[in-house]
Amino acid sequence: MVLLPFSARNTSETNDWNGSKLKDDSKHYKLLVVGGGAGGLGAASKFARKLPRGSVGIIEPHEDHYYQPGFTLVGGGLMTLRETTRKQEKLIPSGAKWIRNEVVLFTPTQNMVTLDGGEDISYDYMVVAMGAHLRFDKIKGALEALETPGVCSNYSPFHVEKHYREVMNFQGGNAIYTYPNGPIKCAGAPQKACYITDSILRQRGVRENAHMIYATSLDKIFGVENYVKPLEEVAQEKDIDVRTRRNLIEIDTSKNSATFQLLDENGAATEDTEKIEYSLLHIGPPCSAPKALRKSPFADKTGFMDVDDGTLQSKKFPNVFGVGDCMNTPNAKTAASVSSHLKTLDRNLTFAMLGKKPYFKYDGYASCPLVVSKNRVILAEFNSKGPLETTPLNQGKPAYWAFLLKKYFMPALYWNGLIRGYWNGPATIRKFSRLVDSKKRQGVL
Ligand code: FAD
Ligand code: UQ1
Repeated sequence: MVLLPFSARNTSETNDWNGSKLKDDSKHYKLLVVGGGAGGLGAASKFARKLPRGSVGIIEPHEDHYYQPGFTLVGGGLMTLRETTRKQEKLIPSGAKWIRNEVVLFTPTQNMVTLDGGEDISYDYMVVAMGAHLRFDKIKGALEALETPGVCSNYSPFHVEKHYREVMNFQGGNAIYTYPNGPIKCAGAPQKACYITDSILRQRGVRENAHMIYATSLDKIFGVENYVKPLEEVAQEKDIDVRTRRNLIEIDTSKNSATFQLLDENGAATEDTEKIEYSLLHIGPPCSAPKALRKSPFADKTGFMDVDDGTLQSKKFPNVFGVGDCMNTPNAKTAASVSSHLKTLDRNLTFAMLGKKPYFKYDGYASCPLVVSKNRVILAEFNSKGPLETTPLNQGKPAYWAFLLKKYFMPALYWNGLIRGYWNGPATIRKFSRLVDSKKRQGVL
């Protein structure tokens, strides 16, 4: 389907959304996508195919695009950073325009954004896909500590290879993996790093010199009940000391010391702290909405984009939709969730462009392939109500097939499906596999 332009692109013309007058020198797009990550590229690809050439603009400041789900494997020496990196210019869909800059100000009452440098861009419709920002700065001393021996994080492309080097050079002492008090993308990634490290240290024959600690702000090992027991078993089997209700607040590199604030049963901070000396410290960083979004009229009080958690439409500005980690939807922040966001966006933004009310609802799907060793994965798939698994197999059990999916299939699905706007999540496969399963149980198959 090719959608007709919503308004003429003559910038001196009145924009029909709120009757505001566009500035003569502003550039205008029918659809402006802010962010060229997983969600932004997926959204731009879908609509660049539907709209006339030149109607879609993508604002993205970075030249390199990372396949972030691969960082866990890079930090474990199972993939190279290079394999996770592509040039953004090669990924921008044909027919769309890459605006290599960042948004510093949103003025949705005028359907306008301002770029770093002061240039204004206006739009008829906008998709906000700015992701979540890593906030190492919220942990005292963390930014400096990341530049010192022993401290690293798979979350940052600049410190992920360091993690692997540290693990390969580790001789003994405490190896601590932390999980923050608040939002984080891919909530399973800190413990995945811990499990792969355990495997490597065993292979290197130095595991008995290590005391491995997984220190989490949560009151359990993982937020989704179904996977708690299997993960507790993994941690127990690997002799990992799981410490709950601990929030990393300070790193003192002069003493190789990490300070944790103890949290009470409601997750609130107490006066009590615990200091642990580290030989290796992997930081799971707190994440926030990017600054321009936090201070915009789109944000809720947490700073994330306030959208209807079904339709993904901005609660205040109906010509604006969200996709991905920057939203305040209750799902876990994962690329897998983005696939289902895009399915919803495809329909609802099209409805909006055709003057209809969006009604298609996001199902809350998220997935976290929990890598528990160098060749086993627990393929957690869920929404806020519980598991939402694709296969009829026991996905709570560490499996080699799930590892193969994570290592080989997911990167291909990301590069060729998700960011090109072809992959809408596994809901259809799930329906089919449930049908086959029920027919098998009835003896029909
Ligand atoms: P991103 O892909 O982060 O893209 C956001 C984009 O917005 C960025 O390119 C950024 O430069 C741009 N941007 C930011 N601010 C501005 C601005 N002011 N103006 C313009 N552009 C801006 N997910 C899974 O499904 N499975 C996994 O196994 C998995 N593992 C992970 C492991 C790690 C270590 C990490 C870090 C993430 C992992 N994820 C995983 C999560 C997944 O990578 C994210 O959920 C996904 O990338 C979110 O897509 P997004 O488009 O919302 O954000
Ligand atoms: C997924 O769709 C996705 O995005 C492409 C991921 O990120 C790389 C994932 O890790 C997962 C698990 C999914 C879900 C897909 C299937 C087939 C279960």
